[in-house]
Amino acid sequence: RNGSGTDTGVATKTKPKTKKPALYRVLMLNDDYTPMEFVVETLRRFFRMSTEDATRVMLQVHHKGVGLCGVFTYEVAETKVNQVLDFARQNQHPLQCTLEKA
Ligand code: TYC
Repeated sequence: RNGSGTDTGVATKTKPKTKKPALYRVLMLNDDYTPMEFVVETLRRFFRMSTEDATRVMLQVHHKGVGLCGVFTYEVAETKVNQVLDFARQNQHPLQCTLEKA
């Protein structure tokens, strides 16, 4: 490889780069104070849900404690969580949202 027969290089393989990115679930958590309509608005705004889907997810969270907002790559999931937390803080609601590996 270097033209003088002294190659001590480590062989490297180039494997076809078809690896899919790791995916993360964004979860909405229940609390006793955030108004239902604020949760619906949050799901509509940051997860592009219809009012019908947002209401279904909100009620699932309200009754079971947690609900799925969507599944995204890490960077997108982290951005969504931060958008939700900022929006909740701006409106003085304790709404919490988190991510977990899918
Ligand atoms: N439990 C809240 C209430 O009774 C409603 C609520 C739903 C809050 C979903 C958070 O993620 C949540 N006002």
